[in-house]
Amino acid sequence: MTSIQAYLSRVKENRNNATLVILGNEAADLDSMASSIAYGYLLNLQSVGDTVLPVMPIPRADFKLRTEAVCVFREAGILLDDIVFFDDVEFDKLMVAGTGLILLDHNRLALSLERYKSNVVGVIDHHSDEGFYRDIAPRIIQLVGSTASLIGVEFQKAGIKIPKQLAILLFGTILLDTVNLDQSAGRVTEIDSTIAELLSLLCPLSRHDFFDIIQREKFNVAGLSTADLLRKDYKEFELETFRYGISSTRLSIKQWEEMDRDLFAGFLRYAATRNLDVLLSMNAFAYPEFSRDLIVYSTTKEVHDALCGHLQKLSLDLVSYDFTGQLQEDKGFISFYHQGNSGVSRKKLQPLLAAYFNK
Ligand SMILES: [Mn+2]
Repeated sequence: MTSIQAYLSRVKENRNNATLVILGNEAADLDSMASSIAYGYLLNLQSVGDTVLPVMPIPRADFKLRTEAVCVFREAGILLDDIVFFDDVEFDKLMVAGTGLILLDHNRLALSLERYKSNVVGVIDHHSDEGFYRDIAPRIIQLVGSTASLIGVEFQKAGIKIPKQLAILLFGTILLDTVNLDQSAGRVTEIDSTIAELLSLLCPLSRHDFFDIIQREKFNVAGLSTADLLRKDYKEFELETFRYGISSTRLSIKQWEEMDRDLFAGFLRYAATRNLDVLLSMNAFAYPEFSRDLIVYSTTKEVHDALCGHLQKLSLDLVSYDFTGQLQEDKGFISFYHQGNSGVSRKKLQPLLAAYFNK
């Protein structure tokens, strides 16, 4: 048994007595999950007497939707049986008992967990600082390409060598998040490159081979329904009387239409189950070259039209998509766009939307 496996299975056994929980963001992307496991391992070495438990913030059954994570976990030899998912642990009981929470890859608790804000004792993240939990330590928020890079830095600071399995996990994550350290993608920073260089020495695959495998899996949407695609990488936001969700999807509108002739119905149903006023899909796809589409759905015409008008004024470079699918305009409103400015990701759009909806 490797030391990573020994660590994970030991904390899994003691999961309902954890003293610290490491939690990634609600989308539970590879960065969130890989960083949680690596940081949990590091903290466990540093804080004797604590049971440091990384919890994946999704049900176990949803892991398989994150095809790129499935692939990187497999390469790293991390067994799913050893990992604790949200439905494997009595999370509410732990929180009520006062277990500390360390947030990775986000710096504000998801809406559904906001009631546990007093449990938050640490943050390590690379999203823009929302200004919460001012008096905690660590509170590390740096706008690098990947939280995984910041975790690499924590190992360095602690003078602890990164075990091979974690190195593979973090390396794959940084490559995914920085588009293989590509300067032109605008994500990579010096910290990402330095840490990636270090990790690459511990990874049996070359950087380019590893990236190609991950990238192929990331865009593998075979067999996924519209609901699966929407929930695969999803974040939700709430204002006083208004809820919106943003799905990050990995296929073009054209490809999606070929898989589902009634996209409108899929959006309507998903928005209804999540009780949303607005549902956006930010579609990113790699072929023939990296491009983006955007889908805007709302339950009311007023909100839909105003939002589309606003989005067109932002630097997204939106061009209406020639859509032929079914529309049932009495039940909701949907628009399809090609997004000419492919540099605007959800991470960049969300603060702009928050400012708009907050007006
Ligand atoms: Mn991230």
